[in-house]
Amino acid sequence: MATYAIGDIQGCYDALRRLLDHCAFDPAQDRLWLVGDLVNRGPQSLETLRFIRSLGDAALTVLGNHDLYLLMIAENSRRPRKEDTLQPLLDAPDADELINWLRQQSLCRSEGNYCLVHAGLLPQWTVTKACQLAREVEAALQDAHYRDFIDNLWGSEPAAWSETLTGWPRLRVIVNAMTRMRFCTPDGVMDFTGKGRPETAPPGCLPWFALTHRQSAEAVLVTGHWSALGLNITPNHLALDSGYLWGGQLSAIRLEDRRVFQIDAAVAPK
Ligand SMILES: [Mn+2]
Repeated sequence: MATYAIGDIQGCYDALRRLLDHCAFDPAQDRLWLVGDLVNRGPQSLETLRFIRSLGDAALTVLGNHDLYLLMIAENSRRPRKEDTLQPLLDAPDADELINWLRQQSLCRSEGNYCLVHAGLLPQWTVTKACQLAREVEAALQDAHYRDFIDNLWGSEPAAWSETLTGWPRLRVIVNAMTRMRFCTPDGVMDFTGKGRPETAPPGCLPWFALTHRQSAEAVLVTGHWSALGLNITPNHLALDSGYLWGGQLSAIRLEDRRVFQIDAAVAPK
């Protein structure tokens, strides 16, 4: 049995299947850890969701910003943008089932010394704390009034965590840290203006994972979301978005021995 953590798929279904063949993934024995952003921008979001859902317990996924965006579009809470590729999924006969399945997924999961989250964790959060906060968001996603949550999800404020936050602002900070953050100040004030390499950090900011005092530093965080960072493997952080969508690679890492498997977009472009 092996566990393969895989970077942002973003609807690149054919690449995912080639990568799983390359790994010799066996759904009867092995498990997938998916860092989220399963959908959008790539050509086959529908096929990707159907396949991952069909894997049942063999696949564990956490939600990324594009996955939450799909929920907003499906609820008509946001208007699609021209670069979105979600329409075939929305038009599919099983769209409701797939979207309901997506709503049941986690925002942050931990197992052993590993923690799976799409973007990152704020410096004040231990992994245990982050998982508790993620459960608050998951409860809102699965609530009968979930449309209210979806309608209040958009926006980058407040930019920092406080224990005193309540209601939608509290949930928005949790979602933004876990699904959108790249840079923040040493105090954990998030800045969403930068998407580039770590050395292009906005003034006063660092990559969230570079804060050596962060409370989650003892765990191994498994993340995606940052294609400009690329595959970045360190003892306590496995960053797996290597930008297949932008001509890079789709990457997997086998957690047991840290062997990396990659599919190159340039070899077989979709
Ligand atoms: Mn993302």
